[in-house]
Amino acid sequence: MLDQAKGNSPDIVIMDGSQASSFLRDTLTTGGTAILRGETADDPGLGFAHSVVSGLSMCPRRLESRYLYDRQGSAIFGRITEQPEYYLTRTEAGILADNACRIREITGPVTLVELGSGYSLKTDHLLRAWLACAPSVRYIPVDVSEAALCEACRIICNLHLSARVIGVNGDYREAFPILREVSPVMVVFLGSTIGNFEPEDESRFLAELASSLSPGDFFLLGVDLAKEQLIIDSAYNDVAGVTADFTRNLFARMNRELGSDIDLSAVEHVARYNPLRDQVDIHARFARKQIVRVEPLGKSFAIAEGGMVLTEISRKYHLEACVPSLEGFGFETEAVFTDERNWFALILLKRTDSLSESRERRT
Ligand code: SAH
Ligand code: AVI
Repeated sequence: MLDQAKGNSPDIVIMDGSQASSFLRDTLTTGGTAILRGETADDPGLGFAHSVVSGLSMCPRRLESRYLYDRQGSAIFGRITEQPEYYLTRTEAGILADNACRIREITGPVTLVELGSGYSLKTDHLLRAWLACAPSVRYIPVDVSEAALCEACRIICNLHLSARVIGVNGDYREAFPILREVSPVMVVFLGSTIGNFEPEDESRFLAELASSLSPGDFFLLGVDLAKEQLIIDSAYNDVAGVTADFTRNLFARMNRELGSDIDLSAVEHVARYNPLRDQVDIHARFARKQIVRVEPLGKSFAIAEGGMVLTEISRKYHLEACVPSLEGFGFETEAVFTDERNWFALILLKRTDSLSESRERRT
């Protein structure tokens, strides 16, 4: 069904995945803006409920980080990026501002598909570089957060009248089948969001992405580089407490959508960088005993005082290891852009002609 996106530009329609393919083709040739609702777009209900039941049944307990991003979570993440301690966004934006034109020179006039695009703020550097070279740009942002995606599409359409924008509201992988249809393409994955994957999920993601791209397509990846512990610990423990609100919002969302009845004043944010694993572990610690309900599935979980629930990991990278590892999935490195402190890197990769050789190198 087509709905007008509530409160957004009347040009934006929301549609089910079944209508996506033909609309995509039409829109890419005639222009227009749409949000395609993928199968895993969040329905206020069972996907989240099953994920919470599965995660709270694990030992140690953990929750899937994609559920941090409902309307409120996306807005809180936006505030995190403005905190003085959270250097990632500012640093990556600077690298993009300095190098977007060079990136466009290397890739040529490819379609831009952005995974985990959020409010697409940094992407504007790329859109401007593309529009400086051609009258139009095709941009396909992909995000689970419908609120952030709609806001991004609305802003981009108002700012760049000639841009053809199709938002995909769902999991990253739902966009993979589209990639062949829109090749030549550059997949953009910013913010070091790849660091939120467990290593085995990252490997699966990279292998699926490489095999969904056509030879000669590009992949632009932002990674946060390993650095002094104090700098990273501060970024995930900002003085204003915004990151703590972000963690707490996951439990507030459970209260809103799953009737969990959690006392939010008992939820403490605990984030610590482990330099041996190059990883920040973010937990919620329960200061008091809680019974957590998941009403749609009729389940409850007792969490003792001091009980910990892992809500997110954020891995940090070393370029010397990261670049060869990416190449092992079937990419060749076109360029690596960093800031003057070497805190963050943007890696521009190209899909190689054949995947079999890289598969052999990886095993
Ligand atoms: N790229 C932006 C936003 C990063 S925050 C930046 O660099 O600032 C991570 C984004 O990924 C959020 O907008 C979140 O909604 C989205 N996201 C998280 N898990 C996702 C998933 N499995 N599929 C699609 N989007 C996801
Ligand atoms: C989206 N992602 C890369 C952020 C990060 O830095 O790992 C999420 C975040 N969590 C707490 N602060 C920021």
